Amino acid sequence: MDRSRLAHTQVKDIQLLEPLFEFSGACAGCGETPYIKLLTQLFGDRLYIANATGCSSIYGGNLPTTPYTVNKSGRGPTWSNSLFEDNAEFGLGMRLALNQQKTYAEELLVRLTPIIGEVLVTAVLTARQTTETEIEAQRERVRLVRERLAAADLKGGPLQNVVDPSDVRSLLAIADSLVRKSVWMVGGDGWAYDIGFGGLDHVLGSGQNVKVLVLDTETYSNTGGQMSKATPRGAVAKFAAGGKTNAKKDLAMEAVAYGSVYVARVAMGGSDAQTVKAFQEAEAYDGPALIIAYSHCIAHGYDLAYGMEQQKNAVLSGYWPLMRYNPMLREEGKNPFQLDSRAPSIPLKEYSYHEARYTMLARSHPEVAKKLLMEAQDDVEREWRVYSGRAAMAGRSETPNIAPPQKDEDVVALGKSKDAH
Ligand SMILES: Cc1ncc(C[n+]2csc(CCOP(=O)(O)OP(=O)(O)O)c2C)c(N)n1
Ligand code: SF4
Repeated sequence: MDRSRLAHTQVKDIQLLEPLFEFSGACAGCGETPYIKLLTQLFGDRLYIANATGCSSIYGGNLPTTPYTVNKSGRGPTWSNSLFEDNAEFGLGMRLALNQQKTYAEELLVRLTPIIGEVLVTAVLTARQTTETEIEAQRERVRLVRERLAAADLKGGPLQNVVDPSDVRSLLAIADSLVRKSVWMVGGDGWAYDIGFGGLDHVLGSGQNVKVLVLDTETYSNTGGQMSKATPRGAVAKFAAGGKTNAKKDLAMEAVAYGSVYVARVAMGGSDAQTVKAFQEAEAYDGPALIIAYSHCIAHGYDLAYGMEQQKNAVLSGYWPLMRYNPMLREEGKNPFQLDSRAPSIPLKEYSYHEARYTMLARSHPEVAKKLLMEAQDDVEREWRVYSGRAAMAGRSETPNIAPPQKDEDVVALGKSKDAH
């Protein structure tokens, strides 16, 4: 199926996009893998993944086998695993290296105009690469560039002494960097909320075009389910045998605080359409983006055949509000904070008490479980008030009503008055 003929925003069309992730060794019904499969369907062989150690790196790189595969052109996602404590930095390195390669390829392209031809050089340098069709057109241009470079006779004729043969070799090696790439840092909550958080925060603050996918299972799943800062209040986990006594950290709102980071909370079982929208918007945003994806896991203690149903309950109870924060909307004068789910319509208990991580406490310490459940219900309501308040703000009301300086002299005068103090 020709990728450029499918609507990449429509869930039904996306089903027809070839996944480049298959036959992983994850637990049956794992809630993480559908997001990775989607990532490969949407961004295909343009995808670069920096994978933090965790379940996703183990089922993603069970070497010498790998569930990542190639398309009919023989190309697949670029994948590498890094440490738990530096994966965001590792992914940022991938981005910076790609940027550098692209800049160098553009330089070479210009130098090799006598071979490639001015029209093609200009077309490559000015190509828009936002849609699949545009990206396909750029691939075709790069293919032509390669063809012309490979066919050039540098040993005699008019090109001798005009171009440097080493430039030709270099451009042949890195020409692919002229096609837009999508760099994603992927990992669990243990990585993103806890151990790799410093690095994650650093890359979110970097302004670079990097994407982060947090597969939030709410525990360190790969090592047997230890508590992380993503573990919810009242859930039993290792190191929280009596139920976690404080609330889950709101990583989304921490990132929203930057104002310049695209942020989304998604749950595929709550809304597949919202999940797809968030992935597409995050990728299209020319800056850092963070997607926090609710991922059910065997550590939650129930039959994962009901995983998507539980995701839906998480959204209906307000435990997992679906939101998107798109800084691009602010530029249009609109409120960047969008709430994609409705006000809680079922009590938290109707969601959480389907899972053994909560019910085991209710059986062993009913009084403690009751208290934690009440507090957790309170957390949900408090969070809903914050989110719905943000979503209800008028676009411009985010901007303080202060007139900007009118003239250059005003700015100079302000500078002077500051110096005087
Ligand atoms: C610094 C460090 N500490 C501990 C480990 C052992 N370890 C490997 S995977 C893992 C759990 C990862 O949890 P999370 O990031 O939540 O990902 P998940 O497995 O849930 O997908 C741990 C603790 C490690 N690799 N590095
Ligand atoms: S432990 Fe959880 S996150 Fe890891 S593979 Fe199994 S279901 Fe998926």
